Amino acid sequence: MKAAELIAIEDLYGAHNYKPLDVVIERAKGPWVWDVEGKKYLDCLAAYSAVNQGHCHPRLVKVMQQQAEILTLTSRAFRNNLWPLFAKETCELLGYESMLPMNGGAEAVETGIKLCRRWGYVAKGIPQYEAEIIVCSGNFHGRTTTIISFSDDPLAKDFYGPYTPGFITIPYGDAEALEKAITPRTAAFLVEPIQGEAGVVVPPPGFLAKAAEICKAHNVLLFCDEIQSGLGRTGALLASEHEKVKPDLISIGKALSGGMYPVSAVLSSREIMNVFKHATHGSTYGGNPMACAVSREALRVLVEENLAENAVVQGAYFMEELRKIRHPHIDFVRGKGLWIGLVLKQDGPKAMTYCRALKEQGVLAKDTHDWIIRFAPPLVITREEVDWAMERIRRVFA
Ligand code: IF1
Repeated sequence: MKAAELIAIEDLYGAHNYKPLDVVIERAKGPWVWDVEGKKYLDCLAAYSAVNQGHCHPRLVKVMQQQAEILTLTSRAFRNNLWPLFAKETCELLGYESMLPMNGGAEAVETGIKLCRRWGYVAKGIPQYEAEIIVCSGNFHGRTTTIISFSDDPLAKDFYGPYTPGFITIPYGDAEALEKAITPRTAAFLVEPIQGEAGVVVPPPGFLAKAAEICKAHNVLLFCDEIQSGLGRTGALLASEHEKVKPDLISIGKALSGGMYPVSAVLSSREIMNVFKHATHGSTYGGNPMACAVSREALRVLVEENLAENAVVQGAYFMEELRKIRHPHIDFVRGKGLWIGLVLKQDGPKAMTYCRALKEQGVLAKDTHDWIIRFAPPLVITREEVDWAMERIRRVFA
């Protein structure tokens, strides 16, 4: 079927909660995707960092196919042979003692929130139900009713109340404000080490380290949402590593399965995680053998193909080349690793206009907040492929 026909069907039968670029993708390989008309594009979004390992990585395809024929789902009412190994390997790789598996990212954040609150009551002794969690302005942690309760994006939040109470917002990157916001009822500080949806916002250097210090001093859990920033994107397995911070708990997702399958998790110390007792939390698909098999391989690919290291090298090159472009509508370029935001001045066309033009040239990028174009290709991208993208990006800004 032709693109126009498929778009018309989607518009008729699909809910209109998205307004995607009009490119209908049919197949993909590594950083490349092809539309239904056979046109090739370089994917500079990587499904919001879920395909860090590249599209249809052969090792992941193989494991997925093999596991599908052996065992896919047992539920946690019974044990399976892969969850123990997935838990052990992931904990060892990321430096944690205990892991709780879920599916989508928002579910992992919800799990983390429940863990923090429960820890607040059971371990810290906060009076029931007065626990507070401090969050940041501009946050994006998912779309459940509780998570959007502390969003400040009207598009994500409006018309979904009544909202879940118990969240206090401070400005992102402001350690002083964090310290001021802490009360005896504070259970945790939830933060993205680098904010994604806000437009690849890198906080001032030292912020996360300072926040960790403050949390420790006040017996407040530091909860880093590494769903987008983690697993190689910023040039480290976890973005918190850049500041030598070890959060009390982290949420991971997206690239945990390399784009094959929704898999997410919360990792923490055994002591904290142990506030969950049997039957107090769970999920039908969480920890299923299919997810475990695919994710174990996805993590091995990240490590064995040195994808975090490649993010450092190609990210620095990509950013350097972007910064060379002289154009009246470009304000500045920011980012970390292969997570780059090109910030436009607000007196020219909006980012979406540029994303459409880039698409015509064969580069798929996604705007955020009207004035920011984000570039976040799969971490398997080579220097030649960055050059390929840059040639077209330069053309659009010529
Ligand atoms: C959409 C953004 C990216 C996330 C962090 C949790 C989740 C996300 C830090 C929830 C999800 C997504 C979801 C997607 C758009 C997207 C996004 F622009 F909205 F912010 F990636 F940049 N924590 N991010 O970034 O994970 O439940 O979706 O698996 O349209 O909602 P999920």
